[in-house]
Amino acid sequence: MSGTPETSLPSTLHQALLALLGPSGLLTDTTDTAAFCTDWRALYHGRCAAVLRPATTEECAKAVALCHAHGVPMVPQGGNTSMVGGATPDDSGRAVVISTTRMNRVHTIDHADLTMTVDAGVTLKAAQDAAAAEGLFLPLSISSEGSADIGGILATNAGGNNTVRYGNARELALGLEAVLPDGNVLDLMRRLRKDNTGYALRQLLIGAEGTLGIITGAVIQLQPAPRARETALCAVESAAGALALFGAFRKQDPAAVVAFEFMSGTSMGLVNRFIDGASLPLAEPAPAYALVELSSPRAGEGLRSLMEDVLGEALESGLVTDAVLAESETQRNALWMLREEHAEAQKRAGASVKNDVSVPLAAIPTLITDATAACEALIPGIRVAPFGHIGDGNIHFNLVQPEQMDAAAFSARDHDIMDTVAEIVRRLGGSFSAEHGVGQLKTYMMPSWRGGAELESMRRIKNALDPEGLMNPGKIFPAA
Ligand code: FAD
Ligand code: 2HG
Ligand code: ZN
Repeated sequence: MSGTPETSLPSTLHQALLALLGPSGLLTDTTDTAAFCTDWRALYHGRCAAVLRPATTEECAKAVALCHAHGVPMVPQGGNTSMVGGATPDDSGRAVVISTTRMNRVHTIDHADLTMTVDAGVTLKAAQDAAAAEGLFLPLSISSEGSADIGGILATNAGGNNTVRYGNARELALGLEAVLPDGNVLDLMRRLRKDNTGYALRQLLIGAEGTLGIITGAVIQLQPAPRARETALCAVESAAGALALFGAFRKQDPAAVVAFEFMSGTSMGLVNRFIDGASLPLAEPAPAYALVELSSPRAGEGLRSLMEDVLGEALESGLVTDAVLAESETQRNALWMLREEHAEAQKRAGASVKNDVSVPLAAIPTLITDATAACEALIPGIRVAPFGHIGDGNIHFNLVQPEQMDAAAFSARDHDIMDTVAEIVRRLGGSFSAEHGVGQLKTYMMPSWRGGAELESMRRIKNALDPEGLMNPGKIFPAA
């Protein structure tokens, strides 16, 4: 990077933004803006005229109004951990990135309502920690939580490891504040569980991937902190085995199951190979694994006996071939590390193609068998490395390049691979994007998956709120 200023902002806009945000709130030098123009996977390399870093909703609203008046496209960005290029600007250099990282205050935690009122730029981890410090629990957990923030989480309707018990981000947001594309502030920060007063506008903004406005604050529902927890890693023969084990736990006590994750042997092998400190605490590697966590807000709930009873039966019947129970918080963290490092391990293993798909639970074994066969036929030597939130029907059906193949040549086959998997997902009644969103990676799939009245209704909503198409252009909607 040269360090040369690369601003294509009109000078009147530049001056107005500088006066509004100050030098630390307006970045125009490419050495400062570069990190905001590339995604976590380094698949996309955009450019921007500037990065705006408002510290308050008021600053954000004024900055958006100024950009709107000058016809400048805006790309909202939180922790920049999108898996689908959602927060990366295009390469025209015309857009500004609007980063929420300076809007990072936890305002209140309400013990009566069990809610937390936060700015959008509070990271998920900081929000979890603030809740824990008050003896409460924010029940959303994703591996990127140290960087991903509340605005990004809501804009993508993130899922993650606790969805099976507590739902997606959408289910946790009682209130929302957002700056609309023209700079108007939409104040929906009500913390009411019952409020049937017309359209639930907050739900429109949630999952809109920054195409309808910038989320600036939220009221998030909390839970009492768990006082008992049991975590186990189980070796199973297949996804069907993992699913049967999930059914066995659910039958005993559905409310106790807070996470139920699946990992293929191939994917776990990559974690053991590429992640320092990773080690499988079982006698030998297995074809597949399930990570189960039970929890309760009551101590002495009998969770250990529930875990032991279900696993005992499963070991006896051969459903589970080996298992380890965490005996301490350190061991629990070590088990979770084996799951949470899958994305990082696959990144280090070379080029990969991701399919964040969901199907009805009963269809998961067929998805894995059929998609494995189809991908292996498409590219011999391809490494099929699925894992994910099997309790939600959400599998990350990821494919890693063959050991000896050129990374660029493999990446050039991304649509072939995604289409091959998607065809099977469609046949099984699933979705091509379960929790990561559409971003720019999957816009091309929208017409064939969400075409007709569904996509047209989305376009009309977009046009009503953003007639100039300035808010996060190129995302969700395929080019006209
Ligand atoms: P960004 O990446 O900055 O933005 C994501 C999208 O939201 C973009 O379209 C952006 O324009 C928009 N946006 C961001 N902030 C705002 C705002 N304030 N207002 C309006 N729009 C906004 N996702 C899951 O669902 N489950 C997982 O388990 C999971 N695990 C992950 C693990 C790793 C290692 C990584 C790298 C990613 C993972 N993700 C997961 C994907 C990603 O972390 C989530 O999509 C997360 O919600 C994005 O948050 P962010 O703050 O980084 O948003
Ligand atoms: C996870 O569940 C994330 O770990 C990342 O959603 C998935 O790397 C992926 O494809
Ligand atoms: Zn996931």
